Amino acid sequence: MFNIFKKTLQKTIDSIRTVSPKRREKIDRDEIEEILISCDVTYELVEKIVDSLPEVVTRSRLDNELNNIFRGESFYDRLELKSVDAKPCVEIIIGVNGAGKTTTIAKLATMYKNEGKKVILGAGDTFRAAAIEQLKAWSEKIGVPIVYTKQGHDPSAVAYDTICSAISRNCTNVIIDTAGRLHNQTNLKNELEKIIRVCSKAFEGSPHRKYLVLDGTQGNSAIEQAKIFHQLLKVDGIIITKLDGTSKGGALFSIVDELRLPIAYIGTGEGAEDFSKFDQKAYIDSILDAVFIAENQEE
Ligand SMILES: Nc1nc2c(ncn2[C@@H]2O[C@H](COP(=O)(O)OP(=O)(O)O)[C@@H](O)[C@H]2O)c(=O)[nH]1
Ligand SMILES: [Mg+2]
Repeated sequence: MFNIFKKTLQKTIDSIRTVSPKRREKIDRDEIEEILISCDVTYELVEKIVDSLPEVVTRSRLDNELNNIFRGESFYDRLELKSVDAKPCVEIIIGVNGAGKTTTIAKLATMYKNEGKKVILGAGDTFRAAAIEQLKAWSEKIGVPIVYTKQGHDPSAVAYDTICSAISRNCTNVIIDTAGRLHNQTNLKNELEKIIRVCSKAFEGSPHRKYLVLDGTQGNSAIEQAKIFHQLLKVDGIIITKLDGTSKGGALFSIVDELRLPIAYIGTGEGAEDFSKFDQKAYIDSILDAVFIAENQEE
C-alpha cells in the first residue's frame, strides 16, 4: 500500500539508517537511544523512553512506549482535536513567519472542498502585501473565495467581514490567516487576541479552532516557540509543515510530549494536495520499519 507517511519521512528514515543500517528483530537499548536522538527526539524524552526499556528491545516494546506519548489525561484517552458542529466552523491559523501558514490554509481549504464543504478564506496577514497576494493567488488556483483588504489594515476587520460573508453565503468553513511576528510578543498577542474577540462578535462561539503551524524542518527547536503561542492563545491543535524536507521527523514525539496537544495534520510538499491528517499508527510504523524487521524475517 502506498504510504504517504513513509514517503514523507524518507529523510528521517535515511538518518535513522545511518546510525542503524541493519534492521533487526531486537535492538540494544543503547542503539535505540542513538536512533531516537538521530531523528531529533529531545534528549529528555529519549532518556524517559530509554529508561523504561529493557536492555534488549523488541519492536512491540518500543511501539508501546512511542504510542504512550500520544495518550491524553488518562490511560485510555488520546490527545484529540475537539469536534466542531457549528456552521460555519471558524478556524484561525497562527505561527511564525515562514512556518507555512498561508500554504497550509490552501491545503486545508482544498481538503474541505474535496469533502464537499463550502469554504471561504480571510487574508488576515495584513502586515505584508505579499501575504495578501499569496493567499489571493491560492484562492484563485483552488477556486475558493477570499475576503481581503489593503496592506496595513486591521486584520480583525478582515476576520469580521470573512465570517459575515461566510454566514450570508452559507459557507461551512472559514479559515483565517494571521501575521506571525514573534519578535514583538505583546503586539502579536494583542493583535491575535483582538482577532479572536472580533470573531466571537461576528459569530458567537467562534473561532472554533486555533491551529498552530510549526515548521517541521526546525525539529524540536520549534517547541519553545510553540509554548509561547500556546501560553498566549490556548492552541487547539498543531499542524507540522515541511515534514518532507527534514531528517528531524522524530521531533513530533517531543512536540506532543511537551505541549500535550494533538497533531492534526502534516504538510508533505508544496502543492495544495500535499497534506495529510496525522496518523499516529502510520507515523510510528514508518519509524519502526526503519529499525526493525518482522520476527523470523531476513533483511
Ligand atoms: N516542502 C514543503 N514546503 C512547504 C510546506 N508548507 C509550506 N512550504 C513552503 O514554505 C514556504 C513558506 O510558506 P508560507 O505558507 O508562505 O508561510 P507563512 O509565512 O507561515 O504563511 C513556502 O515556500 C511554502 O511553499 C510543506 O509541507 N512542504
Ligand atoms: Mg503567510
